Amino acid sequence: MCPFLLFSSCNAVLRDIHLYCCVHFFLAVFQMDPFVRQPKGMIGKEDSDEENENPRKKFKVLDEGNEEDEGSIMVEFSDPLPWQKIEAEGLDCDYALLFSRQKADELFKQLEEEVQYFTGEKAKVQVFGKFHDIPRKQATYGDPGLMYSFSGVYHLARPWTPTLEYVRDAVTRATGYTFNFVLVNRYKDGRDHIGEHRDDEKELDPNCPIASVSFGAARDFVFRHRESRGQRTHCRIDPVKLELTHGSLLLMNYPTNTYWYHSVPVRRRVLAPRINLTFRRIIMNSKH
Ligand SMILES: O=C(O)CCC(=O)C(=O)O
Repeated sequence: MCPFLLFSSCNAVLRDIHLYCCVHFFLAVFQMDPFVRQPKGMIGKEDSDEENENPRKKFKVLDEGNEEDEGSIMVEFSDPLPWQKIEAEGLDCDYALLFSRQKADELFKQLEEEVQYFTGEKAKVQVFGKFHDIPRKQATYGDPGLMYSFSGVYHLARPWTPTLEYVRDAVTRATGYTFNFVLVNRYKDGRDHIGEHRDDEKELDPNCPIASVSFGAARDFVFRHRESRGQRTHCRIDPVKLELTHGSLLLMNYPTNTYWYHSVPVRRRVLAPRINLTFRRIIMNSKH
């Protein structure tokens, strides 16, 4: 073979080897599949980042009639769930309609049959040494062994009922957050109420919002900044007022409960009952 031909075919082989090495080096560095344009690592990362940043984005299609296998959730969500952002200084909430009217009616009825409310001493609150009836009914449900203190009293969670579990799982699907405890408040009419308070108990996981689901009569829900309460306030920050409607979900994100008190005030014109479920995540080592 002529030396020139030998030289040029060697050159071609070397060029091919070089090209091959370059391509594989590039694919290895960017972890790409030869036929996939997107780096593999990025796909997973993007997914998980999206989940962390805004887990609510990915949840879907509210289709009431669509019953799935046992073990899966029998409700889906509108896509996207139309969230409304509620913000003020130190207040960060999201509000959406989670259930259709028909589904919310059904869940309200089931809750009326299933939930067992506190009676006796547990249905009372002590103020200046005197016992008073709590101006609503309350119950606590959750994972085995969980206890939660409010109004200075520890309450042991009863095991989840099917409807509470169903609503809890619907909230998880809509938000991406998991919950191990729920406080149920039942207001027989507009005279029943809850006074200003913060849900800032040390047992609550600060990384998880409190998810408040309402059924029945719509009620006003009022946030008041801790610096704007009482007569001698340090500053004047306007209260934030919402109406929580039948089938709605309100997410109270951190740090709302650090700075803002909330209440459901008396509304005498309201004649119908309401049930509110506040799903919470209690840090497990706070079991008692
Ligand atoms: O009934 C409501 O909407 C509020 C209940 C509440 O404030 C609570 O569970 O801490």
